[in-house]
Order: sequence, then C-alpha cells, then structure tokens
Amino acid sequence: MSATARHDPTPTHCPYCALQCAMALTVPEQRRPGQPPLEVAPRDFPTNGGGLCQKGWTSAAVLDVPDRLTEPLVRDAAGELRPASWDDALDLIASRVSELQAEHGKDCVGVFGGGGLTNEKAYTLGKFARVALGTRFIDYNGRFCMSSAAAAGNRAFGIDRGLPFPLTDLAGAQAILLIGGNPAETMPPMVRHLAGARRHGGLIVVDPRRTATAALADAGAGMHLQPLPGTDLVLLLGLLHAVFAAGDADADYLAERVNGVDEVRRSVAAHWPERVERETGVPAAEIRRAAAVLAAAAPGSGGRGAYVLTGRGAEQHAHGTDTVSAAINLALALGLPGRVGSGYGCITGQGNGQGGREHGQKSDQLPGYRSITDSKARAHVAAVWGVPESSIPGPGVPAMQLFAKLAEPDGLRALFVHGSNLVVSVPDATDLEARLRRLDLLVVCDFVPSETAALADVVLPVTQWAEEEGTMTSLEGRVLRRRRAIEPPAGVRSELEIWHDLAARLGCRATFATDPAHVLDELRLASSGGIADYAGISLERLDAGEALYWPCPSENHPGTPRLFLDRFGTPDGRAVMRPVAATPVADDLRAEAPLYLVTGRVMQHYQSGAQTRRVAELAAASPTSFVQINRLTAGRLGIDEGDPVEVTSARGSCVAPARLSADIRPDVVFMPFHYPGAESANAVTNPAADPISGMPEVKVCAVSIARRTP
Ligand SMILES: Nc1nc2c(c(=O)[nH]1)N[C@H]1C(S)=C(S)[C@@H](COP(=O)(O)OP(=O)(O)OC[C@H]3O[C@@H](n4cnc5c(=O)[nH]c(N)nc54)[C@H](O)[C@@H]3O)O[C@H]1N2
Ligand SMILES: Nc1nc2c(c(=O)[nH]1)N[C@H]1C(S)=C(S)[C@@H](COP(=O)(O)OP(=O)(O)OC[C@H]3O[C@@H](n4cnc5c(=O)[nH]c(N)nc54)[C@H](O)[C@@H]3O)O[C@H]1N2
Ligand code: SF4
Ligand SMILES: [Mo]
Repeated sequence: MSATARHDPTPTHCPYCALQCAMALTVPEQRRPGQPPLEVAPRDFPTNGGGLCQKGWTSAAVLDVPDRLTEPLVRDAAGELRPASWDDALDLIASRVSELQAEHGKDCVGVFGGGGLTNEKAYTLGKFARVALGTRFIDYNGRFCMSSAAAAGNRAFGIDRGLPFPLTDLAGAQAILLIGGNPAETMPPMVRHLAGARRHGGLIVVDPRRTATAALADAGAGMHLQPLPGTDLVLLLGLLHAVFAAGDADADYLAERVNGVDEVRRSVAAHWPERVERETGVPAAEIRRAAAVLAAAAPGSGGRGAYVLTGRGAEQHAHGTDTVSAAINLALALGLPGRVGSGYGCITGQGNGQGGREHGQKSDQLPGYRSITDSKARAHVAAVWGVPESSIPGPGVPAMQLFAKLAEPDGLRALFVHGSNLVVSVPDATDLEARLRRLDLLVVCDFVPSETAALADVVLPVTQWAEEEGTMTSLEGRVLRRRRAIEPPAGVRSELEIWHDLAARLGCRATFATDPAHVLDELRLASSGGIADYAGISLERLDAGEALYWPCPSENHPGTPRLFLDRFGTPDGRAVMRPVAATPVADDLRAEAPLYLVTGRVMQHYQSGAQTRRVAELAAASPTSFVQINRLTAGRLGIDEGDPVEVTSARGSCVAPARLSADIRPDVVFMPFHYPGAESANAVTNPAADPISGMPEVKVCAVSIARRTP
C-alpha cells in the first residue's frame, strides 16, 4: 500500500541525531506555498518525552529544497557536471572501476560511509565494498565521531554500546559527570534526563566554555569545571586520585568485578589535585569537591546512583582513547558500570551512529560487530553472503590513513562517498579537497549538492529519511523503525538499488537485496552470534511496539536494555582498568600560535550543514559562522563585536565574525564547524590522529587570531 494514499500520520524518527526523537509525519490536506510536503509533529517517546529541537521541527523542509538532486550528474569533458540517465551514469562508474582495478588492483578503490545510513544501508555498503568491489579500503565518518569511546569501551568492557543502559535511567541519578558534551545544544530534549542530578546538586559539566549545558549546573544544581582544552585526562587522573585518597573507591565491587586496579591506583598516586590544578586550571578544591559529590552518589556508599558520560569534547583528541579510559577508570573505581541506576556511557552523535558502527562500514569489521581478522567470523559472514571466505579482503585502514592514500602513487584512484560531506567535516580540509580533485573517479551519493558532491565525477541522487524504510539504532542501542511517509521525487533511487545495479554491472554474482525488509533479514543472519546480535529483531516485533535493545539473539529473547549487570563482555567477565598517561595537545601552543581553537556545534546546524544550511528558518537563525572570543583577549587584540577575525594555524586559515563573550577561557577561541569555504574551521584543524582509534584531533589546535582589515 502506498503510504501517500493514507492521511494517518506515519510514526517515525528524526533524520538527524542519535537521540532519534520520535515524530509523526502527515501529508497536509492542502499545501500552502512554501510549506514542506510533510507536517512534523513530535510523538511521545522515552528519549525525547514529546520534545523536538528546532532541527527536528523543520526537518521536512529538506525534502523539497530548491536544489534537491533528482537526476544523476556526470562531469563532462569541459569539467562541468551535467544531467545524465541512470544507465549512463551507472555504466560509466562500472566501466571506470573495472578499468582502474584491472590496472591498479582491487584495492585502488575506496569507500566512505556514514553514521546517518540506516542499518540496512550500512550493512549493504560493507558488503558492496568487500564483495562487489573486492576492496579492503572502507571506513566511515563514525571514525570522527565516537571511535575513541568505542576503542576504550571495547578494551575495558569487551563490548562497545554507547549507552549500555536506557537513557531514562539517568533521571534517577544523584550525580552525573558530563565531560565534553553540550546536549543543551546538541540534543536539547535530552536535558530533561539531567533534572534529577540537578535537583541533587550533582550535575558536573566539564567544558572550556560556559555552554548552555554548563549553565544548567548553576545555582546549586552542580558544578562547571573549565579546564584548559586537551587536559581532560589529567583532570580525570586528579579526580581518581581524590577518590582513592578519600577512601571512596568501592573496594567490594573492585575485588569482585574489576582487573588492574592496583596498577591504576599506583599510576594516579602523584596526581594530587594541586598538581592537576597547575596543568588544567581547575582549582584543587573543586576537584576534591567534584570527586566527593560523585562518591556520595555512588551506590557502594548508599547514594542514589551516579553516571560518568563523555561527549566529543573529551574524545576528539589524538589521545582521546586514553582520555575515555581514564573516565572509565573513574567510573569503575566508584563501582558504577554494570549496576542498575549507575554507569559509564558515551553519548553517540549521529542518527545511526550506533548501528552504523556495528554492521561492517568500519575498516576492520564485519556485521554484528565481528572482527574481519577472526576466521570464524569471516566463515560465518561468507556463508551468509554466499562467497568463499578467502574472497573477503582483510582489514583496511581508518579514515585519516585512507585519505592520506587518496591520489598517491600506489594509493587509491577512486572513492565512493555515501553519507558524508567530507570537504567540510574533515580536519585539514584543504589538503583533502586537493586529493579528491586529483582522483580518477569520485562518486558521491547524496540528496543535496553538498560541497563534496560538487567535486565529484558522478553524483547520484538518493532517497532521504521520510522516503524510505529501514531501521536505526539509537544512542542507547535500541533498534527503531524508520518509515516511509511520502514517495521520493521522480528520478531519485535508493542506495540499495544503486548497489544492486552496480554489483550486477561489475559482474558480481552475490545477491544484493533492494527491499530493506529483506536486507534486515540477511543482516539478522549475518549478525547472529556476533557481539551486536540482531537475530531476534524483526519488523513485526518493532511494529508491535517492543523496545528491542541489542543483543537480541532470538525471536523469543526480550533484548538487552542493560548490559553488564552480571558480567562484562571480556573473556573472564571482569572489567579492565588500565593505567593511562597524559600527553600534550598534538599541535600545542607556541609564540606564533598562542591560543587554542576548539570546535563544536550550535543548535541550528547539523554537522557539515549540508542539510540544515538549506532550511530557511535555521539559516536565518544561524546564518554565518563565528569566532567566540573572551572579551579580555578581544580587547587586547583590538577586536570588536562582529569584526571579521582571521584564525590561522599551521594548516591554514578561515575568517568569521567575532562574538565576544565572558563564557570562554581567555586562552581559548571557539568555532562551529558547520560552514564551508572561507568560514571553514576545518581548514585550520589538525589531522593528527589517535594511534588506537584513528580519531583526529578536531577539538583542539594552536592558532593565532587577528582582526582582518579589508
Ligand atoms: N545541533 C547539533 N546537534 C548535533 C550535531 C550537530 O552537528 N548539531 N551532531 C550530532 C553528532 S554527530 C554528535 S557527535 C554530537 C556531538 O555532541 P557534543 O559532544 O555535545 O558536541 P560538540 O559541540 O562537538 O562538543 C561538546 C563540547 O566540547 C567542548 N570541548 C572542546 N574541546 C574540549 C576539551 O578539550 N575538553 C572538554 N571537556 N570539552 C571540550 C566544546 O566547547 C563543546 O561545548 O551531536 C549530535 N547532535
Ligand atoms: N572541526 C570539527 N570537525 C568535525 C567535528 C567537530 O566536532 N569539529 N565532528 C565530527 C563528527 S562527530 C562527525 S559525525 C562528522 C560528520 O560530518 P559529515 O560526515 O560531513 O556528516 P554530515 O554533514 O551529516 O554529512 C552527511 C551528508 O550525507 C548526506 N546524507 C544524509 N543521509 C544520507 C543517506 O542516507 N545517504 C546518502 N548517500 N547521503 C546522505 C547529507 O545530505 C550530507 O551531505 O564531522 C566531524 N568533523
Ligand atoms: S534532538 Fe536530535 S533527534 Fe531530536 S529533534 Fe533535535 S536533531 Fe532530531
Ligand atoms: Mo558525530
């Protein structure tokens, strides 16, 4: 039945972030000029409690933006992108790929995916890369998102599920330590879950800026710790030192459930709060007070429960994995993980940032969070795919290493991009753009002409959220149904169809299903027995309203809202504490670059802004980038409100109007990364990456700033 024939609202979830706020979409009876093709209304749901942010409310506007892509584009001999038929575009891609691979080998083609893709698309993209293209080079933008938290979670708990508990559990907590997250702007409806901790005076926000979230900790509701950027790890060592020194570690829990405690205790012995104050700028008394607030809330001391949460501010660093390990060490010392009402969690960011990291877009991974180097895992997936195990390539490399191979001799000659606007969102974007331009073939699938699509040799127009079916896995590991409410515009195809057609043209005999329901059935088989086991998650159960959290190994399994209650996912079931040491910011302050640039988000824009910059209401509310500067610093440099400010690092520079503020440290300036061109913060940021997770250091680099004279 065509959904457009119905006037009943279609229940679905927001296209943007991992909170996946529930909404209902209705085709308007009569469409007014300028009105989007669907009306959006919030739906009551545990994570959003009937709330939506401004991006959610306006999300339907992207469905028919004036420059919506509705036909394939192919670059002609004169270098212009021109409309082409689907057959011509797909034939061209297949023949160029075949020629390049014949000359340079299978691995000369790379694939870059996204955490916005449905589970079905993420799964099929991984299969397309390994089976149809036969390349080992696939990775995705989740590498820039939560990969440090994933790596640290895996090594401590043996399983990485961003929140190993339902988000609503936060409401009962007496204290929450939130390090480097600004949900008041990035997930506004989530703020309601912080109310319990605020009421107990237990919300502790760590951010070099006094953000809207930090302000929630005012007036007895909690504390705002404002460290020097890049020093979270030192601060965490100080907090851990204070917990041990006060005798507040949960000795029974540690003895029963955790390995490695003594080594970690020794490793923090020298991090007394006065020393940590010198390195971070956070007063020693505040460090001791924060540790005491958390300890009093911990279940071992009779408190109501406590959580340690990390956001991108703690994670997007060249040593982000170690920082998250320090946060997990603190949570373990307090006896939080694996207990109802307490825990550690990473606040996953993208709509399907969780599911997108489970089904094979990651360079070293097969579906079900299986390792591509594990022979049993390979054999299982090969059987589902109907291919010989030996034909599945080995591991590729994380995104930043993949980009470094683009257009290099013996490197990658071609790249497929599905769900990322790289040239705006990747650090040292100017270098990346030059590499993309030098490729023999760049294929970009998108529904808007993003800045990256503008560089492509072939652009393929695809469906968007309200035009497609599929599943998404939210930040709490709960699988949700994305439903089609409207027909896609003529000329637009789903990526499942594109991969099917390209695989056939490339002579690949494996099956590529085009119906998302069939793909889900295959994904369930492929993930069965893996860490992220979806075997029991059927559309019927989701449609019946069951709240299904993975792992859910069979149709009569209730799913797993809370992981680790009995044991952690490690071989012996015990969590692992590991000593970690602080390292300076990769691109640290020096005479010619005396300030730290930190980057992040504003409420109105999503990521590279490809979608939200096209929504009139959002663009009007947040039309340009800005440089947030402390008033003292601005005064010293003769910069007034609104002056154009040039921000320069060793990579390059960008320009945006000054926004003077008392809410940021004088040694720090802040920019959002949502804007392209001359305003692009990523022309300035540092590509140095974490050796364990591959996460680049987008959160901090050394810059100079100056008022730009016309
Ligand atoms: N409006 C909006 N919402 C979004 C998104 C969006 O683009 N726009 N994207 C979604 C996605 S994919 C993600 S990953 C999440 C991100 O969600 P968040 O992690 O909440 O967002 P950010 O603004 O990137 O970073 C949070 C804070 O980190 C601080 N910070 C910078 N450097 C440091 C540091 O060294 N230490 C500490 N402690 N803090 C630091 C910044 O000042 C910033 O306030 O948001 C999701 N929601
Ligand atoms: N300086 C700095 N840089 C950052 C960050 C930061 O905090 N600071 N944060 C990083 C983080 S956490 C993230 S997640 C990245 C995100 O950055 P990007 O990877 O650029 O993410 P988006 O802007 O969401 O790009 C998604 C693109 O795909 C399109 N799209 C959406 N859905 C689909 C789909 O289903 N199929 C296809 N084919 N296309 C689709 C959209 O129109 C858009 O053009 O940015 C990272 N870059
Ligand atoms: S918080 Fe996230 S999921 Fe909710 S409406 Fe806003 S963008 Fe959409
Ligand atoms: Mo992200």
